[in-house]
Amino acid sequence: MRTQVGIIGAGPAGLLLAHLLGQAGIDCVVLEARDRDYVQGRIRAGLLEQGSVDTLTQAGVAGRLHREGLAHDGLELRFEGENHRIDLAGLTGKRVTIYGQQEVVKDLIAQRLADGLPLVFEAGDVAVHDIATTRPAITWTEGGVGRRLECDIIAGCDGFHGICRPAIPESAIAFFDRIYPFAWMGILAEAPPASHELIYARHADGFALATMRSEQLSRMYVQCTPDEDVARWSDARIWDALHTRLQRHGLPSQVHEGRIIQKGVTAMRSFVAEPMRFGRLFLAGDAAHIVPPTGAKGMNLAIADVRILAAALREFFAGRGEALMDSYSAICLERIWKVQRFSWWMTQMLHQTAQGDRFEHKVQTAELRYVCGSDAAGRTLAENYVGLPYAV
Ligand code: RFL
Ligand code: PHB
Repeated sequence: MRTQVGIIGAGPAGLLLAHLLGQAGIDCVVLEARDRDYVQGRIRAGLLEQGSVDTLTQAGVAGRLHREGLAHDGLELRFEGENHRIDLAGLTGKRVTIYGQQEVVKDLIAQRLADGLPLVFEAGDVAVHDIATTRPAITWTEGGVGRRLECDIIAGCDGFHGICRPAIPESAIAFFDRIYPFAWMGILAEAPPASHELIYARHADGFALATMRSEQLSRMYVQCTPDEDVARWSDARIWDALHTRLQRHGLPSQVHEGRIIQKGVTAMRSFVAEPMRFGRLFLAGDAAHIVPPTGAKGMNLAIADVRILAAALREFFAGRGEALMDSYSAICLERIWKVQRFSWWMTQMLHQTAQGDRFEHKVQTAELRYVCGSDAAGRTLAENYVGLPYAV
């Protein structure tokens, strides 16, 4: 088989890239290791920057997003029993939208299949070959049968644990990372959200976040240890932690309990691979970088990478040269490091790193008070949270 772009991974990055290339008349094949149900059922991110919503809208795949997504004009910061609202819309003129990542993925898969374009699920033993040449190839197995796809370009959109990044020679790539001494225990519960906006809480017991998927479905997180055993967190213990950490002085808890339908632990790390290209292999999304979820940036960054990669490949296949392909990595990394900084900053401002570190607690409180009390500091948080402007 031959194609112009072989795309590995059917997460938000791979699927959106395939759609944007398809619209430009560029042939591509998407290869995904898992089955369709697994990919569509994976519960992850939920918050879209305004630019991500605009990108999906311009791409013509946001019909359901506009019907079902929840637009938010602000967020709440809670600490020392106080509540402060950051007026995102007032400070930036932009808003964010709650719409589950798996819904974005469902919409993109449905579109690709409706367009009758190639998307292979359950591709086994995926491997890339000859990436330093102008004729790279991908091999995989399908129902036990070996396949080979000759490409002009390979897009590695296979997430943090994929095979594309490790295929780049060690001497040609550098890694930067930070692993945090905590994690998030996340739940999905059949209960109305605690508030109509997101609540980020810093508490002596640890961080908590109350977010949502709909008016009836809450998504909530509590800080836990990285090696946490989910079995040690009974439903009662989770509700207890949420009531305590989201408590406001003298007010009843706003947390509504309900049946917990999903529970899981998410490790937290910051990671960047540079450059995001080797020869004809381009990395996009989590394959190239990871952010801790405190800034809600992972999926948004994947979308931002893909916008640039799609533009670069459109130029290349239209015969307008490789200039944008050559600057792909540098353009992406400019945004990525700003987003890394923001995600790291939100994380260190809101989590407990050591039990009983009284100095850190005081500094965090001062920082939160500054963010909530200063127009300039509040706007700095807001303009990063709603999403920095795109370079291209
Ligand atoms: P994905 O989604 O991991 O997709 C990669 C795909 O590649 C497949 N794959 C392979 N396919 C073929 N061959 C192989 N060898 C393969 N190896 C892997 C995988 O099965 C998968 O389908 O990466 P992508 O597309 O780059 O998208 C990135 C996002 O998924 C990620 O950044 C976000 O989920 C991060 N994130 C958040 N991002 C936000 O923008 N806003 C949020 O509110 C937000 N909250 C979160 C998050 C991530 C979380 N977890 C679980 C890590 C909250 C959590 C709890
Ligand atoms: C989510 O809705 O899952 C979510 C929202 C904001 C975050 C992280 C996760 O910072």
